[in-house]
Amino acid sequence: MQGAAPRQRREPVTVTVTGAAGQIGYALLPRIASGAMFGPDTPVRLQLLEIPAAVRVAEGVVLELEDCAFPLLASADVFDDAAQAFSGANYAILVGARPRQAGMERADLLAANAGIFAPQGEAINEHAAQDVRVLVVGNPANTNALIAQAHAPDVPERRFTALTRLDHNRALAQIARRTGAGTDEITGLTIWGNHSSTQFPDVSQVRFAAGVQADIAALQDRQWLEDEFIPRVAKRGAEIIDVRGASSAASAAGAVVDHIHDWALGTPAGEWTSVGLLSHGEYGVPEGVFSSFPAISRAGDWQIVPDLELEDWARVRIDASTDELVAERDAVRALGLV
Ligand code: NAX
Repeated sequence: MQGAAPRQRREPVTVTVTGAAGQIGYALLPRIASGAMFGPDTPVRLQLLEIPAAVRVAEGVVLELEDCAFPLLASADVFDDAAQAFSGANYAILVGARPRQAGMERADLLAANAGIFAPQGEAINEHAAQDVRVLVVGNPANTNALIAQAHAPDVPERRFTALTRLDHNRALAQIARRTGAGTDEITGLTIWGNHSSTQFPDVSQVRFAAGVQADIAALQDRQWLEDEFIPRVAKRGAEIIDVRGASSAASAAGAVVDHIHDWALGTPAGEWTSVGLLSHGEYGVPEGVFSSFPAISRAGDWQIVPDLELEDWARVRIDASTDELVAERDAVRALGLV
């Protein structure tokens, strides 16, 4: 008996994921392997990095991936060595990080994470593919991205990004709830600043698809914006922990898929998204910090959307968040890490 003709497939993409045994890893890896990230014609090779104590758990996840029988999963291997894990990586998704523990000062947290992200930046510099693109998820994501990027001098700096797409998606969902529009009918949203409670979700440029029945005026309601929308989005991570008893994982994995999907395949025409990128002073954000900006992706490169107007109260909020990023940068600088 003859089956269907085999599909024409592209060359496999090599994706390195760190922290693969963690809860985001568990939600993320099946989605990458399913084709959600690179589309239905691109096989993936997964290279998973864990600390030695978690290697066996990661191997268990690989057994499950095998049992999903994903046609696009070319291979999945677990490593506890960064040089091997990043070897030939086209995409590096840095999820594994050191969580804040009781009694830990901010400087201790930054130093502990520098001990992870500095050597991983070096390993990416030495061993990844020429076209490597890096997404930092592990917190503090923006400053961890800065540390990794500072240790990878041969990789173009715009190939390093920090995840603020989860904040973007959270804001999109809240706008949809409030206005009655679908999340795919809303454009022009921006998250500015740090992936922290100081971030500024900005609705001033939001547009709705033509003909949509939506309560557009709701977005002019400053009281709702300041008292409900902004705190809800900025503190959503804490709300999830409170209700679920664990931090965001499925939604974080969804945001990682969206971020890399748009980076690899381009943002839709006329739309932008939110990405943590190294600042060169755009929109008055101090140079040398990874801030969230409005960005479009074309041919695999992120570009910051220029010339958006900022209202005065938005400026104040963006400055507050980028001040926090500068303080984080100065703290890692004082430790000699960037
Ligand atoms: P888990 O604690 O479940 O998993 C983390 C995994 O990383 C563990 O398996 C651990 O063994 C591994 N790991 C630690 N050090 C490592 C190293 N040097 N190399 C490789 N692996 C290492 O955390 P999870 O819930 O998966 O969250 C991971 C990170 O994402 C955390 O830092 C978390 O704060 C951060 N988040 C960032 C978000 C963002 O939007 N930027 C949102 C979700 C999430 O909170």
